[in-house]
Amino acid sequence: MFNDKETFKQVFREDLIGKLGKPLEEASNADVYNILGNMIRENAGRHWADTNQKYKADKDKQVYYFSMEFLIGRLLGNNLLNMGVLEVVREGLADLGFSLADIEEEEADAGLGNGGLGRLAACFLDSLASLQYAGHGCGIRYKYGLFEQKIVDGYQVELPDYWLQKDNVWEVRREDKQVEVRFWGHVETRAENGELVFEHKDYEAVRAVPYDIPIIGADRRHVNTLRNWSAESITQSTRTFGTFAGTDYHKFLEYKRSVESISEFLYPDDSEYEGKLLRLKQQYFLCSAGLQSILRTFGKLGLPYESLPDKVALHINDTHPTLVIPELMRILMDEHGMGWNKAWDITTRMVSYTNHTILSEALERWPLQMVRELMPRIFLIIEEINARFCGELMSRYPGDQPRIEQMAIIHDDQVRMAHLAIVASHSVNGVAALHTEILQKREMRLFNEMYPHRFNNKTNGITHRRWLMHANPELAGLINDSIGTRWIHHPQEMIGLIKYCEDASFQEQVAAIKRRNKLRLAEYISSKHGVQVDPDSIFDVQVKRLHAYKRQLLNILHILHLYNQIKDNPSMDMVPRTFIFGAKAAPSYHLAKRIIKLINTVADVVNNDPDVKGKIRIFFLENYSVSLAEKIIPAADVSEQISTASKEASGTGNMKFMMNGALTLGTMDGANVEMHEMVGDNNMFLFGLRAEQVLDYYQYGGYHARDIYAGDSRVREVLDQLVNPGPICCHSQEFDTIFQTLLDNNDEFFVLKDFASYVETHVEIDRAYRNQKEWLKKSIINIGHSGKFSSDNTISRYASEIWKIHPIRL
Ligand code: B1N
Repeated sequence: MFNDKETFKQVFREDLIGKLGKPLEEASNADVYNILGNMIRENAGRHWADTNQKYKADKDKQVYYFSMEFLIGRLLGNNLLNMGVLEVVREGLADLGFSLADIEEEEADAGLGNGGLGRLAACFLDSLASLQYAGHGCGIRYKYGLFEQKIVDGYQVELPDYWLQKDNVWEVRREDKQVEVRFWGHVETRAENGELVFEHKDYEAVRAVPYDIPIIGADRRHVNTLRNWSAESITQSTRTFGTFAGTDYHKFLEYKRSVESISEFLYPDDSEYEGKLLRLKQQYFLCSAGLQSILRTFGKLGLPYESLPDKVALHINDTHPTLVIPELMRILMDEHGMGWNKAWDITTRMVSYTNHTILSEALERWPLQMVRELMPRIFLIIEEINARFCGELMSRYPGDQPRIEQMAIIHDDQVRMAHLAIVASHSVNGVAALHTEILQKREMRLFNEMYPHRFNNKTNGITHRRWLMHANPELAGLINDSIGTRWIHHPQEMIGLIKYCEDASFQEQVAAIKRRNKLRLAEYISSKHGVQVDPDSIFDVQVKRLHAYKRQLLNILHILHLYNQIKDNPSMDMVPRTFIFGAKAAPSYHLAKRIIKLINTVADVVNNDPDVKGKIRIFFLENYSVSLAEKIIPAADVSEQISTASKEASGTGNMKFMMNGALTLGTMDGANVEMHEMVGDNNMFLFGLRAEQVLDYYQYGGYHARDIYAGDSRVREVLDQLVNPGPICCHSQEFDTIFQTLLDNNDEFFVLKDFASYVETHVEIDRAYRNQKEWLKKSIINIGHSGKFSSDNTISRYASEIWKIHPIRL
């Protein structure tokens, strides 16, 4: 490995000649990216092999994190950082005439996730490796990640994200590790020596081929694996191809297409459930392939299967991979001859489950018929789990039929995946204190009563390596200069920054870094939108998936109100604001898409009105993604975390902004509550209903959106602008649905109810920003407390409290 600049330059030139046959002068940025990426992967390869060797030799317990999404983004910069060669490479490349930042732009984002849930999985992998845990990811290698968003005429247009078009230098295809996954067919049952034997017949076989990505820990030596599965057709096996017998070539092609569709694309739904057969196929494909491969590795240890729970932990990221439960039961019973009770004991000791949402539209309920046809053996096992569980309920709560119906796994001809996950896990956790409390007291109250020790909280976290050290290297440098570098391994020590919160020179440096980050973002925006952005304005940012409960609508309605105020009083005294949005809407989510159009319409009107020039500007940045987030977040002054209280399970963007010194404008929702607990009222801008109030309104009624429309002229004015002819509503009735959602459907997410409080809090922000010393003090206090939200902290807790694994010294 190159540890100094000169060696790096030499190795790099040699590789360029050796692998591409090009001298430096002819190398493009793409060439440089390829050579460099391969260099890093090959270097990591040695440590990867050593790590695996060590795991095998020591037979330590390992955790496998099953997730339908790993939103890892770009890897080059982070891998250089974790390998400890970032600066060497940056300087070496500069000597050779290349900018590392430009080279990083050559990498396609691995957009194999929708939003928070997928990004959390990626942060967890980074922390697992960096803390030297044996913890791996188990996912799907989607050919197309989350769609690429274009804004055309203010509307969202979706383009396929063919991220593999560029070479993926990080993955390694492991044909030798392939397994077979079986769908359809039927089960034959017979008795053998007094035991029931189940045989799956006439199934369709799918070849699952893994692509492994090394996950390089911060000490460079510890390298775990993200194993993503790809679905391929079986061509050799006579068992499957034989049924086509070469005679029916079309049938074969049909089979091939249907098989390959399994890992073709990521479903673009965030916090929403799509009951499509293909999605269920993806889920079983992931669970079956992942488990077979894990058990094969375990088998090589030569240990009895009874010791599985001491060697392997299986974690499921929401209910999407819940089928690991019946699949593990199937393998233990049908392939290893274990009886039900023993298999059940092993399974429940191995599996743990994280719940990420209480939104009812996200709860997975698979039609029984679909499960029965697609996975006949799995169906039988789920039925048996349900029968035994209901039996237990009956003896525990005799005669309490309503309770049994509420808790049953199978109900209304559907499988309730959350119930299956709770019943078969030894741990169920929520992702922030408030969310866990709502789970225990409300959504999952009956389960919590039955299994009080099963429920626990693990507040989400973010990796400070990507979100601070890589995204904001200047701020990281300033932290090093002031409190030393221990925080890098112990991020909670960032709290040491608090003592500088009133230090004028420190404040100035924080301000200067923020300004440079804002200038960089301003340049990016100018290059996209062709207009100047004022770096001295407040950068007020809301970037996240578009969802009614996240209330981008509240934000844009407030901006429209602000615009109206300035129109009425053009000399209104205010600190200039730049409002920045980034959000993808699920392609079938009509309301969300209309809100995007509304934001762009208001932006168009506001940005082109000379009356408000120098006061407000609005930008909707298209195609929000991990790499774009890394540009936006370090430049933000205000972080909009304005979900309807009780709806955002945790949020993780909130933590990223905090770590980069933005001040939060938020509701008491998700992890905002814990941020507030740390920094207090003085250092956060809170507004709106509390979760209890929201939940009480749902339960007891008493909220009438029309009363607010009638009583608040500001609300009336902006809502009327959506539907009455004018600059916002020019010709069509495209915002009628928004109007109706708020008034006719009584504003499910309390946008109007929280409007007044939101407006007031914005005024407060304007006032606060004028006092730069105070603002910077608040900013520094936020940065100092943000170390608590490092995913290192979160992962240590999962490791010790749920998975019972220990760091492994290499
Ligand atoms: O998971 C994040 C949380 O920080 C967010 O608050 C939460 O909304 C998010 C179905 C989901 N919950 N549920 C999903 C994603 C995809 C899908 O198909 C549901 N995402 C969340 C991390 O805990």
